[in-house]
Amino acid sequence: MYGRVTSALGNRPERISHTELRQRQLDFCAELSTDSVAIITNNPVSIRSRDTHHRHRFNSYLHYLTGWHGENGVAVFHYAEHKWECLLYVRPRDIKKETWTGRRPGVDGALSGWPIDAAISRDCITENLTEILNSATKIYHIPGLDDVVDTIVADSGKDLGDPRKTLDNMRVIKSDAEIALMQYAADLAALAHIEAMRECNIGMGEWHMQSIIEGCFLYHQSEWSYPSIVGSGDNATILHYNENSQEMLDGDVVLIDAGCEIDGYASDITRSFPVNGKFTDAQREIYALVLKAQIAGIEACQVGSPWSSMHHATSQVLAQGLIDLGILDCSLEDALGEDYNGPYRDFFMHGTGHFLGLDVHDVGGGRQGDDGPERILAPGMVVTIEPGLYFGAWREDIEIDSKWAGIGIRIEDDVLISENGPVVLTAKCPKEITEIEALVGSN
Ligand SMILES: [Mn+2]
Repeated sequence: MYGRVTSALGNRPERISHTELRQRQLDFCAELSTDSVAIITNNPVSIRSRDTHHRHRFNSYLHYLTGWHGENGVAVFHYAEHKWECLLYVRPRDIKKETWTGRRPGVDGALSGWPIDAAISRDCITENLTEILNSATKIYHIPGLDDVVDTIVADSGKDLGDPRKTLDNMRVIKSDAEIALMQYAADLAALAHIEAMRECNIGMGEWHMQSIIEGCFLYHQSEWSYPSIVGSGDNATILHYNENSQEMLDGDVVLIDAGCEIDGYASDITRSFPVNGKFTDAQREIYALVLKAQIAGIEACQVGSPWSSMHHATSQVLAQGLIDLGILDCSLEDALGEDYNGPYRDFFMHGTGHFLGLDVHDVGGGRQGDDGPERILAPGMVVTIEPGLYFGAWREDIEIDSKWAGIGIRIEDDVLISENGPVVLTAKCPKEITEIEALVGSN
């Protein structure tokens, strides 16, 4: 069914090696004083209905440092006998429970299968971790994920620190192995979008597009990295629409924002295309403008440029275009407004992009810390560039010519910052008007 995608994909890259994970542990611990302890907990399991749970997704920090991908693991870094040690608390083996809920590596399996120095049963965590914390002066911990660990840390009465300050700066720069995984995730999502475009026809449901794309992810042992957005017609103008429950009509543009995950690393792609395979003149004008802005945003992804340069580049193109189309009647300066918050924001109300990595909206942000200096683009960073224009017919706060009403267009690619200029990881997914019109409904 997805044979065309499989043959275009090539070999799936290996998971991050134990050698690389060990180096991350060393780099992280090098930033800690030896009288401190760092604790990295897992994400909690959340209830979907009564005794049924949402599929668990590991905590990205825990996975980044240990490669752990099951439930319940807690990593602890402490300095003992002249070196840093990585302990992992895991659920012990239990044949009766495993019969119901699945195999567990257990203490021995964790120690042999993951790059850690010791594994301890989670049943002993209160007693064992309390003793480790007794000899520390400072504890680095992210609260709110694991009630048991939060209590142990609070009871210790020690000074607290946030391990994310160090880890986020590490995670912002991707290694070659991480980039290989992200390239594969980008390829898979790009090919899945192409399949949806090929199958698209008037009268199909938004959910059909979703099922083609997510089916393609699952078929290739991947899964969505965020809930897929498939919005046709006016739904395309709602940024986080994901009901995906409307039939797609002749004359609609459908906006699909969907990406997948490989060993935890995300891709994130948006494409917007006409359901009937041919843009109307008004849709084409808006599409061409968003595409021009997106290409300007990608060009701004240069080593040494400040974070805001990408948003400034897309904003300038969009604001000028809105003036040229007669949607805004003012100077470019007035359209952009102070701090890029002018009237063009009525139609482009979100940011130009975000970091991408183990989290789809990855850590690091545009600033270093909450109020630190603006981040400067550096080789190995991966960002999304995703300008859009939205003219919701349902919006009472804007006045526009009826020919624009109901058009929502966003184009999003994943871009690696490199010394040789921007590398578009999602380049396999077409975005030129002629390519898209040729592809839609071609199956
Ligand atoms: Mn995005």
